[in-house]
Amino acid sequence: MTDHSFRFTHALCRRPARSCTQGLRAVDMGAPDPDLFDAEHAAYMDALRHAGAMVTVLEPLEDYPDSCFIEDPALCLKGTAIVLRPGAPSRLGEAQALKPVLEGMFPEVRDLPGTGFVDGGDILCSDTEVMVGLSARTDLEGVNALRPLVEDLGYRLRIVETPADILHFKTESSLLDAETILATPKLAATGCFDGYRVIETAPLEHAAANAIRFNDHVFVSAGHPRTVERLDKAGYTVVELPMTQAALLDGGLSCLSLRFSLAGGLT
Ligand code: CIR
Repeated sequence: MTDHSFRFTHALCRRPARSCTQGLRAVDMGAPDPDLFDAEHAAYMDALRHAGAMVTVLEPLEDYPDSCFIEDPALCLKGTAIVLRPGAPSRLGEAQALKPVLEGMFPEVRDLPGTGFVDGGDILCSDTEVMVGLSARTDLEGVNALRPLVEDLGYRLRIVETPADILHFKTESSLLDAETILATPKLAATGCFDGYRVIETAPLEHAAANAIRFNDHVFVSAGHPRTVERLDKAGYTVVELPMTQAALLDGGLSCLSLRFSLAGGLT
């Protein structure tokens, strides 16, 4: 089994803005508390450091209430950063704001060509394939523009469907290792993970599906004991993290960082 899909040296995070209270959400369950969000975000970054990440922390962008969800405006693969085009109008500018940071870190930075849209939250990478879920944020034009860029890096791209009421493909799925996916029963039932081993989240615990495998740890949002039990039993080292404030904005663990390896450290 190879492991470059989950062995990383670095993570890039952006602290939540005070304007996070204006962040997008499908259902309004109340605005996040910026101080609590910042504290949960700090604990998240500490956990990544503990797992071996050199974490680069970017200052908040007040003009972009959702900009702490830094996974969405870029894709980082094999020493290349691809600047995406987020599909929510209020988030479009996040990509260009992030680009100079990526240029300072990566030997190669490319732009998604054309006018289509792709959110990083719709992209799940294994060692060999890049699955991209069509969603309300990611369209076919965007995915077709992404295809040659990831093929140049040696991956095949596979288009999958994100069920209509799920924000992003990775809202309900995560890579656990090169051959294993954690997913909700609903997403797994679409057949998109055929060929992989699938561990399903326990009933009423679908929010556990947005997890992160980072080196030897699997991070899961706290409050999903039966899913954690399944992961324990399967042999993973699970760490639970509070994600109460990100959850109010339909976000989870994976959305809050870009995770990647840079062979020679930062460029
Ligand atoms: C949004 O709707 O764009 C944000 N409130 C949440 C983004 C979560 N990102 C992700 O799932 N990758």
